[in-house]
Amino acid sequence: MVPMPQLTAVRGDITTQQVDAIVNAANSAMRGGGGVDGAIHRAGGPAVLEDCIARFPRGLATGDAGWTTAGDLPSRWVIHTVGPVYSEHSPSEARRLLQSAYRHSLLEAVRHQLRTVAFPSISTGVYGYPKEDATKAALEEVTTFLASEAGSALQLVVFCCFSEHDLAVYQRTAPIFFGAAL
Ligand code: AR6
Repeated sequence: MVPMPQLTAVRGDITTQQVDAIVNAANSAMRGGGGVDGAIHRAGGPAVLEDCIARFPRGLATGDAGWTTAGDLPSRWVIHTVGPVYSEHSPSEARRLLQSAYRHSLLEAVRHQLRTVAFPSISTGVYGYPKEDATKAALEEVTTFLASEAGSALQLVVFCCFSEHDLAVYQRTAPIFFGAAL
């Protein structure tokens, strides 16, 4: 029998997660930035940027994903994806692009036979996506993927929340997976 992949939400810094790949909420230029992108490049060291330049000479489209080395990070890979800038799209288009970013990240993981992946809350920082809506869209996409044939190759998907508040949003949105928020 194929084991069901697990879904969990934790509060933490994604750069310390011990998983096969951490996902980076990058921008289309793929040359680093602030927020979680800056933290990943700082912790991973120059090898991450060198690989971004070599592998993504033209950057990466919104909603797409691709991998680089993780350099000095504890994970083996970084999967970079680009979420939508919320104000640049209609709500339905922003949701489509956000779900595309999650789906393409998971497809990259499966393509490289990775088993464990951690996500930050893509687009909910500088890109301004409302947290509750982004959490619902992320959960819908990830659970659909995990229930599919491709998703059964994964063992664990971690939603790595940077604040207590973000974790509480995940817990409230899906108490069935993450337990109720206190
Ligand atoms: N670990 C986990 N989550 C984090 C960390 C961390 N170390 N640091 C921040 N977050 P943001 P975006 C959370 O702004 O909205 C960058 O400059 C943060 O609290 O990093 O997709 C890129 O280069 C928030 O919940 O990403 C792009 O230009 C979430 O990560 C742009 O920002 C995403 O916030 C992308 O904007």
